[in-house]
Amino acid sequence: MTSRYPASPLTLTAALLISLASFGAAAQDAPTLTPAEKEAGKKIYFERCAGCHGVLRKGATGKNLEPHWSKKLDDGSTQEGGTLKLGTSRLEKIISLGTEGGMVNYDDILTKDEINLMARYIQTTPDIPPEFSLKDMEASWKLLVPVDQRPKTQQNKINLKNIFAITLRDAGKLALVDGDTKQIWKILDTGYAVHISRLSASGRYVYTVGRDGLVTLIDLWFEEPKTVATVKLGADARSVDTSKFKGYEDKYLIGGTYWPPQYSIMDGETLKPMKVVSTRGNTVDGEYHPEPRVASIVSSMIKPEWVVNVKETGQIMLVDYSDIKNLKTTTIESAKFLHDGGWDMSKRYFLVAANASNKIAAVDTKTGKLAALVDTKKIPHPGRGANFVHPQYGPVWATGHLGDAVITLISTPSEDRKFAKYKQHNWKVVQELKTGGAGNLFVKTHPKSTHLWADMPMNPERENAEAVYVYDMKDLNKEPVKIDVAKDSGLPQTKALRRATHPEYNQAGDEVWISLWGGKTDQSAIVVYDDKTLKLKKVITDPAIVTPTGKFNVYNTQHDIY
Ligand code: DHE
Repeated sequence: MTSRYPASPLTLTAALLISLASFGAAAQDAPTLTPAEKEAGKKIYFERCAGCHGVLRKGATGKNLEPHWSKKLDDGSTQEGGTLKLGTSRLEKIISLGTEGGMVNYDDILTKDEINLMARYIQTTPDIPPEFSLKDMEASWKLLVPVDQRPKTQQNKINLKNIFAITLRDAGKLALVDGDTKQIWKILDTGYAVHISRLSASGRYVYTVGRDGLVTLIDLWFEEPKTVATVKLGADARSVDTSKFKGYEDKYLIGGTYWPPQYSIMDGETLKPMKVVSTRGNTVDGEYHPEPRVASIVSSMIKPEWVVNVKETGQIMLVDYSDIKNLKTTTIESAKFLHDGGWDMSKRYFLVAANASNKIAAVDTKTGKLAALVDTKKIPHPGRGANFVHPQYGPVWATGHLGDAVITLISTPSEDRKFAKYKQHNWKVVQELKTGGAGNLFVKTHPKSTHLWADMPMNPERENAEAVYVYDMKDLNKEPVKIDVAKDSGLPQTKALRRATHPEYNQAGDEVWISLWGGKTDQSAIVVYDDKTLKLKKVITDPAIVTPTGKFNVYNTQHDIY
């Protein structure tokens, strides 16, 4: 079991490296579970394991956890494995202690009984959860404030461009914090463990999506921000984006689901469901996959198109939303296990991590073709990445890695004449910056900054997980500055690591906000630094700030600035 990489270091790396098949033991019969145990197992599996191993347990970023599997190897032989072969006590050990490859220990997240239950549960055949149709979406849709009952102009005096939408993961809420005053403006209920927030093209609406598939539409123009509509996309989701092309601003919303594997198109102002499209199909190797989950989605500024990245198949879909009834889709083959990604500096190329393939795929959204597949170190995890002009190599896009102690810099093309001399480097890894260890999740910079920030929340060492590294982009040979965010927060040390994660700039590009993601019952914080001096500026703490993770500055998210 690998699970998502939350609450405690549920690092994915491990499951990638450990071969479950290698632990011998003769296959046994599946243990029997009472109906109550089965329900409890199902819930824990969804919350802790499905993100990496898949609902059908076929594996993706995490290992295959089916009771029995067999696979043909390149030499023609067949390899067999499965959880039945491992047996209860071996599985209990793996879940409790984690693995050398990086799967974290669950013994401080789950009780002994829960670990025993999960060891038995994953030896049973997985249930196939129900599908979720357009009708189901319609039944879940709540239009709380119709468009004609919303303000015609902004009713508050807040500088909306500098609002931060902050995920309070374990609280199932979103905090809207005023970037100018650093005061909490409003905390709103959302779906379970909101994954990301995205902005409408106008900057008026915030859209969030919970892991439970609930999309929440928040209108920032009321005197106090208000949820104006909600809809369910399915049972398990990670991504949404809006229509940003000229003439389509705020018109449509797209949401991608992990289960069922599909994407859905909705009205951007009301969330009225319009269309559901399945992503089931064949992998880039030509094999049928029943659960190709939708990972990142991004909206193009140069065409009425969304880039939809399908994890298990490695297919990247360009979905043309100019005619929703007669939907045209271009399917681009890249590499399997697509995850997160972001635009290059010109916003023509989208770079996405095929994380378990150790590659970055770059799509040219102008030509609708794959521009490059770049080999990288283990498990690239860019978030949205970071763009800057390298002193020796010109425009580069940066990604960190979960599985290695480097930040990879990839040269990206530019139509700007002054960068023509760097063409020879395009789509090559031009530099790997050393970090203090593996376990990076997010890197970030800003066009007005000379700094590149990198976190390391999944590193097993406290001194790394609680810190961030800052690189001087004018002199990348210099040692990075290590900042102890947990210490700066002034909060007492707790048993759970306080993970410093997700650097995010303010609108002006002169402050960096870091989440200090503590245990569910510990006090967490948002720690704000001056980007120029790297000095601590403010610690935002409040009992309501529970397990903060992603932070999305309205202006930067609206304009894809990173
Ligand atoms: Fe994420 C982005 C999936 C675990 C915080 N995460 C994404 C995206 C995907 C994804 C597909 C890209 C969305 C987009 O751009 O449209 N994340 C997954 C998982 O499948 C995984 C591994 C396991 C799971 O069960 O969810 C997982 N993610 C986590 C966490 O544990 C994190 C650290 C804390 C949390 O909130 O659960 C986490 N993921 C984030 C954040 C982003 C994200 C903050 C957005 C980054 C950005 O700057 O855009």
